[in-house]
Amino acid sequence: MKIGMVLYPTFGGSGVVGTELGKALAAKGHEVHFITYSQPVRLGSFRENIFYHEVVVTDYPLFDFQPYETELTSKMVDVVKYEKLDVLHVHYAIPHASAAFLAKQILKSQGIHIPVVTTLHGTDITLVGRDPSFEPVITFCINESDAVTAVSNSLKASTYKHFNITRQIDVIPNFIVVDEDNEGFSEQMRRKYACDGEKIICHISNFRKVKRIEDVVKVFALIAAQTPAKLILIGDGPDRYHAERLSRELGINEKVIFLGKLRDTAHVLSFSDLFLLPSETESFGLAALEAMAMGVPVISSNTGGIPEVNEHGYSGFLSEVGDVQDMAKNAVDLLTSGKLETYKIQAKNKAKEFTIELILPKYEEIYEKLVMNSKG
Ligand code: GMT
Repeated sequence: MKIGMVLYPTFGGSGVVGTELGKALAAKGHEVHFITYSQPVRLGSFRENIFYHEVVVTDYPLFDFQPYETELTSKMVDVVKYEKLDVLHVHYAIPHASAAFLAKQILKSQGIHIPVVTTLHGTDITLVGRDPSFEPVITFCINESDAVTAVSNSLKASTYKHFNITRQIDVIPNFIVVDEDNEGFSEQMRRKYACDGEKIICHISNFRKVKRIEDVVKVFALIAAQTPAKLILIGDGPDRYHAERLSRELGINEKVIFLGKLRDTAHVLSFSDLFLLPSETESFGLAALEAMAMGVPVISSNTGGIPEVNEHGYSGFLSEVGDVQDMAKNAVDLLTSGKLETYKIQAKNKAKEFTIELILPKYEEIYEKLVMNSKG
C-alpha cells in the first residue's frame, strides 16, 4: 500500500507515534510518504520505502500568520495525486484532519477518492480541542474522516463526552519498538551521573503546564531526603525555568540534571531506576511506556489513559494528581525495600503488551478495509 503520513515533526508523542508507525510500515514493504514542515526527529537516516515531502510556507508581508494549513492541503493534494497514494493517515486533529478533509474534497472534484484515517492523540481533544473556538472544526472533521482511532479508551470516552460525535472511534493503543542494541549501556554511563548506591530517577516531557514539572521536583526532593538519588530531566519547554528555580530553592539543584532535548532517550532510560510522570492529564503516556520498555518502573498520576499503561502494583504505582507525598512514598518504598528488581522485570513485561508487532496489524486492517471499499 502507499500511505501518506501527516504529523508534527517535533518531539511530541503524536509525532513520535506517527514516525515510528511509518517506519514500521515501510519495513514491512509499504511505501510511506511523510508530509510535514520539517524532517521528523525520529525519522533518522535513509530507509527503503520512505519518502519525505516538506511543506514550505511562503512568507509574504501581507500575512500576520502564515497559511500553513493551506500549504499543507495543497501538498497533500499533490502527493496523493502524483505518488498515487491509497490512504492518508493524519495524526493530531488540528489542523491535520481539517486540512485532509479539504484535500479530499479537492481530489474528489478531480475524480480521485482518498480515504482519510484520523488518529486522536490527546491534547487535540483534552486541551486544545475543547477550546470553544476549535470545537466546530474538530467535531466536523472527526465525523467526516473515513476512520478515526484514539490512543486509549480514556481518550475515546473524552472525545464522545466533549464533542457531538456520530461515528465509530476505534481504540488502537500506542506502541514501542524494542531496539535490542539499546540494552547494553547501563553501568558505564550510569557512573557519569550517579555515585555507587545512588538511584537515578528520570522524567521526560515537553515541560508544559499539563506535565506538572514542579511536582517532579517536589517528589524527587522527598525521595532524596530519604535515600541517595539523582534526578535526570530530558526535554525542554515553558516550565523548565520553574523546575530549575524550585530545585535551587529546595537546595537540591546539585542533584538535578537537566539534559535538554534528546533525539534518543533509550540510553538514559537504560540506566534509570524509576520514571516520574505526575501529569495533570495524559491520554496515554507514551514516555511512561518507553520507560517501562527499558525496564524502568513508573510512578505516575492516576489520570486519563495512564492506568491503561502503568499497572498499579505491577509496573509501578498510581497516585492522585498532585499527591506528591503518596508518589514519594511509593517511590521510596520501591527503591529501598528490595522490590525494585522485580518491578523492573514487571515493567518490561507489561510493555510487551504494546509492541509494534501487536499494534501494526490493527492499523493495516483499517487501511485495507478503507482501500477495499474505495476500490469496490
Ligand atoms: O504530551 C504532549 O503534550 C504531546 C502530545 C502530542 O500530541 O504530541 O502527547 C499526546 O499524545 C501522545 C501520543 O499519543 C500521548 O502519549 C500523550 O499522553 C498525549 N499527551 C497528553 O494527553 C497531555
